Amino acid sequence: MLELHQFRHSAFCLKVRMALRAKGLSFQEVEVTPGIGQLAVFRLSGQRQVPVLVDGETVVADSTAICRYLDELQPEPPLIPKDPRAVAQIQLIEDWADTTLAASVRSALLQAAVDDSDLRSALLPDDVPGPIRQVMTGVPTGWLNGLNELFGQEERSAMLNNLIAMADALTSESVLVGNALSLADLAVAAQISLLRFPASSGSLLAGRGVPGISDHPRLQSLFNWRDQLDDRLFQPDPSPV
Ligand SMILES: N[C@@H](CCC(=O)N[C@@H](CS)C(=O)NCC(=O)O)C(=O)O
Repeated sequence: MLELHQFRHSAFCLKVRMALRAKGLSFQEVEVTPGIGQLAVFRLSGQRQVPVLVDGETVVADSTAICRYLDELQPEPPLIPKDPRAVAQIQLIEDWADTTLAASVRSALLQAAVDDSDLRSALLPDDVPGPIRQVMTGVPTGWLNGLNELFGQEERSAMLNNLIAMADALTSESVLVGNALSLADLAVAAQISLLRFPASSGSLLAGRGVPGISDHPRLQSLFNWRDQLDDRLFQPDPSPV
């Protein structure tokens, strides 16, 4: 059985869960406790970040490397097709989603969590003991605001501009590149899941997110597209993609 070592609410881990589901592979989720649990991740993989996939003797770290590994393990349906133009487009979009978009999404979510103690509490792992949860979610907003301008105007408008372009493209198309689901779709859908959490994030988080972005009128087609993908992949018996 494949094992996925993960933080449940990490976008990179969601990207890999989506890839596993798209391919119909069964897997076991191993939840890593931030900090202390990463020692075991380091012993396992030689680095401390999640996701890490374990397939018997084979250990693969990094969401991109894992998705490529899965494409070889189970070629159908392919996440990266053979056509070189599609490959170039997919690689560029995936790289942008994993770097620039991921950094902006993280700042946006952190800023939203600073402003909203309910969101902070929903994001903490389920096994965080009650008293610690209370301390972390009770931190006065003013104190955290020392870090102000986490998510600056320029970064926000660059991200919005790119996401609106994708939203517009996805009103008439169901995928970002070519005519089948690819790694580009999974990488983007996973990152925007931190801007508005999908149903698969659980009832505490589903539908919540970053005010001003999760409810932005020009982005609704993008979140609807992501919701359809999330339903298709994570409903108990997903239909073939
Ligand atoms: N490039 C990596 C990024 C993975 C990553 O940033 N993982 C974060 C969770 S979202 C992590 O493990 N952070 C803990 C740390 O850096 O100590 C990938 O695509 O998998």
